[in-house]
Amino acid sequence: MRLLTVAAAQMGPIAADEGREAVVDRLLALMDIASERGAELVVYPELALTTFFPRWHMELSEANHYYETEMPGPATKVLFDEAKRLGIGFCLGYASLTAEGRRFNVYHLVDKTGETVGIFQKVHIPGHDEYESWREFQHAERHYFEPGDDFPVWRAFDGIVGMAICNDRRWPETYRVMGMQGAELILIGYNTPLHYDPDPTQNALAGFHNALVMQSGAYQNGAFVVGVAKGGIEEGVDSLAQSMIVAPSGQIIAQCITTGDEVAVATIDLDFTKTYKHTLFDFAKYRVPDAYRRITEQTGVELPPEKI
Ligand code: ING
Repeated sequence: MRLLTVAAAQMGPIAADEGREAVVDRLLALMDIASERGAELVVYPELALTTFFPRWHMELSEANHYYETEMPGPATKVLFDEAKRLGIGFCLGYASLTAEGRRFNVYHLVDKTGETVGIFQKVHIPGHDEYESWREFQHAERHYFEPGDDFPVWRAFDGIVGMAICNDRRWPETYRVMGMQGAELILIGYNTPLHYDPDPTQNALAGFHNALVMQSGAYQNGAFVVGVAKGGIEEGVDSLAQSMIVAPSGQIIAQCITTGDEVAVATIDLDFTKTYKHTLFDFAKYRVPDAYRRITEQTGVELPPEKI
């Protein structure tokens, strides 16, 4: 058995004028609750340090204060220090502005020793680039972020861990590319408005689609999935909460029940992933060899099951 206690650290709204220090205090409070409940890994939402600023369209120069130019930075060092003191790993979503001036929506994984395991750059950047007047509110992520181009996995927390951000979770490739690399635990943060201007008929299905994609992704790749929201009514926009921890069976084993700051915890056995990876979803045995070989050539990762 490879037991790991994971916490989904859901956040409620972050106001546009809420300072980093105030937000980090909330992250610390969630980490302390998670720690008291035995958590070894705390998963925060997408863009967990600021309001979801792509709901407005502004000049990039006016948006710079929403980005982090270093991590940890002056306001977040205390979070890294507390995590290290507690011996807890965490995954933090934020907007990154690199020294070269490139802008990414990232997920930053830190292990129990306080070392950075990896930084994932959101691949599927939804919404639009230019201001679109017909919308009730903007979703201008394509104005603010460049796309990443890979779904890497890392050996961490005694397993194989991958990350994805928000819209990524809706696309089957996200889970499959990580699944082909043996991912056993996939961490996902999201900010999902409950109103979708391009097709409002989807509004009533927001919770269903959220669960559908993460339960399917988990089951079809024999992996645990942790999906963590920043929910509630943030600057007038109501966003989906319902953070959850999903088993490789597709079953939801923990879920948040409010739309605010809330911790949901589960102790998972990473060996349980083999129950699906080595039976029903034994890629090497059941997939058409040529297709399987082509995909492993594409990902460059050969995966006979015994290697997982
Ligand atoms: N948000 C949304 C998401 O994929 C969206 C975009 C909103 C899609 C509403 C569909 C409906 O969950 C982000 N940040 O990707």
